Amino acid sequence: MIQNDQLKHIFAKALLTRLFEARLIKLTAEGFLPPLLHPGAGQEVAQIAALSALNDDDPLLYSHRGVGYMVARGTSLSAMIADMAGRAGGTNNGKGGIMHVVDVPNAVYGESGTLGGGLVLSVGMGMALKRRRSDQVVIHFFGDGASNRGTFHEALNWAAVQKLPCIYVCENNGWAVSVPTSVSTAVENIADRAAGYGIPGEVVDGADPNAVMAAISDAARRARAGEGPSLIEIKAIRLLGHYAADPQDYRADAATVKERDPLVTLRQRVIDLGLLSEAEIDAMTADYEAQVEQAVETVKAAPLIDADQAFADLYA
Ligand SMILES: Cc1ncc(C[n+]2csc(CCOP(=O)(O)OP(=O)(O)O)c2C)c(N)n1
Repeated sequence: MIQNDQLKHIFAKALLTRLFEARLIKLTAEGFLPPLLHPGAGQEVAQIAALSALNDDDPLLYSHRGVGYMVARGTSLSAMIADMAGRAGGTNNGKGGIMHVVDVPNAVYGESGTLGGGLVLSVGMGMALKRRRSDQVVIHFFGDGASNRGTFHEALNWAAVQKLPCIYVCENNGWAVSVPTSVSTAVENIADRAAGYGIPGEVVDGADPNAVMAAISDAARRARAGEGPSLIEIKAIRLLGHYAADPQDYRADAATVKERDPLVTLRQRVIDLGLLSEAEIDAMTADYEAQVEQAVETVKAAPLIDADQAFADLYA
């Protein structure tokens, strides 16, 4: 059962994520940032709940959808903006933008250069952890579209055979850019594919932090006990477009989907449970907005990345 302080923590981080991302989208509209952000609005509650079930040093790989993972891990807001803006002070020296935040002190290892490519990287990390007899588990978030890549099959098969300490989390938001899952995927649930690899698969509601935390906790316990990987499918809601400037012409549910916003549901829940009052949430909102604004000012005052950086950190 989820503790009240955990629920409050998940709400607080999700609220900060939503406000931060909304500001990033505005900075995009203002032309300060390129429109390369893939908003995670609607998915942050589940992302943060999932990470709340793990230790902060458990390696995290994510796909491109949103900033909730990094906010959950405490990556600096100004570093993330700097990554997007190509300014000094970012995590990847302007070389990866917001999609490739790599914050090693917070165990954030970003994603690969191609969609689904990270799945084989997380298997490699799992192999390293197993060889070191580490107690850590790798958590890897990706979308339903990525689960149709060959790398998904290779990764899950090998992780299963080797009983690697990996948790595969598919955030199924029903879309891959403008392609609905119904026309790209034959199975009802991505988690049903777990049976094909001989590993546990579970479907959870992305609006229910209890269910998400419970599923990830179970998967982590199995992984740490040497019982191998799990596939958890989060039924998610993509509230916004594929990327920050997506006009969403293809989408009939763009207006109605807002009624299912998990952050609104969670807000009401923390109020009903007496964990936070409306006034306290207003004060938190003002505080977070001030933190975000401070981060924006820091990045605006920072110099653009030096071109010499293009050749730093090259190993081949
Ligand atoms: C190998 C490869 N193919 C295509 C793309 C372009 N691309 C980027 S995101 C995306 C859709 C991803 O959909 P999904 O995995 O469901 O994640 P979501 O965007 O819904 O979070 C595509 C096709 C890519 N980056 N790499």
